[in-house]
Amino acid sequence: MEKTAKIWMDGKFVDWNDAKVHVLAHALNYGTGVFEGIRVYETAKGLAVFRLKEHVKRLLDGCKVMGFELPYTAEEVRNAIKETVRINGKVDYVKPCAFLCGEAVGLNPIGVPLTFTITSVYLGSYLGKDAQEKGATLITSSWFRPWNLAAPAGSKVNGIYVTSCLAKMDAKKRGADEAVMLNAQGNVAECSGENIFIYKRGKIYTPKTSDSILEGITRNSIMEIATGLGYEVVESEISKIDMYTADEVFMTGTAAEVTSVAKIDDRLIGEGKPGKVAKELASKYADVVRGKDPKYEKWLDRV
Ligand code: PPE
Repeated sequence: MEKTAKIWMDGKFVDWNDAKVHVLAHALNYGTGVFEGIRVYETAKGLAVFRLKEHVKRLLDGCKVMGFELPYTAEEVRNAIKETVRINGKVDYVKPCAFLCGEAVGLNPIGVPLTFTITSVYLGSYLGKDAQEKGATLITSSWFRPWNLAAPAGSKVNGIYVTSCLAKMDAKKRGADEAVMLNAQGNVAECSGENIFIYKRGKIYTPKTSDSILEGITRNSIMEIATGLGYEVVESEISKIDMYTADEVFMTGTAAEVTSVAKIDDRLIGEGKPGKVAKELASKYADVVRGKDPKYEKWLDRV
């Protein structure tokens, strides 16, 4: 990751090193924040933010779930994001975050001051070039995905990400790139920072939103793109066995884009290299985000 000059903080741009909060900030101690991850791509008509409206909507929905009163409209947030990209120049990833910055001891979040920041960075490849080109190696995490009744699994709430961090740590310590988490029912939910898809017997499957997943915006894009290419996409429960025995497995996420999975828990998936369907979808997605397909121009917001 490469730092940038300015961070948008409560309506003003501050220098990277000056974007600070107190050690007793409620969010630092209790995870009370909501964030987003948004990609910015270079297109023939200049820099474009991918699916900005949907990301801002999910952020505001997350604030609603957390009881945060963000003093900005969706349009103001979208404009602030574009302004942050404009001012910093070469960035490819934006991370807005609304969190309780007030100094407080005690869980009650009511009345604790909120801050809203927009950070942009140059991220490059999220899972690494090797995983992207040869297919990623996964482990099944011993940590379960927090389920809908235990946590707001459908929102990008900071505190929930402790589970993702633990799962990712296990993966890295075991020499894998990523971890897949099961849900309370023991079915496949998603990876630490990506949704998951399998291709089996000619159809594409992905877990349902009620399976305690984050309703990924890339997941939604890939479902629409795949349907447009003539694939049947089914949202359904997926067992670990379905996953092991699939012809192909791939992950989707803003940061990871479309990444094939070559191996899970030491078992080769298909031929153990990126499969035909995932490759087709990854290449189509790469075109769509860069404005090379007029059909999906609707998803691009020029900076
Ligand atoms: N599940 C989780 C748990 C998740 O964090 C992400 C995004 C997704 C699925 C995919 O959602 P979407 O980006 O809307 O397609 N993970 C972000 C990376 C997390 C991080 O900060 O690191 C991302 O891809 O931006």
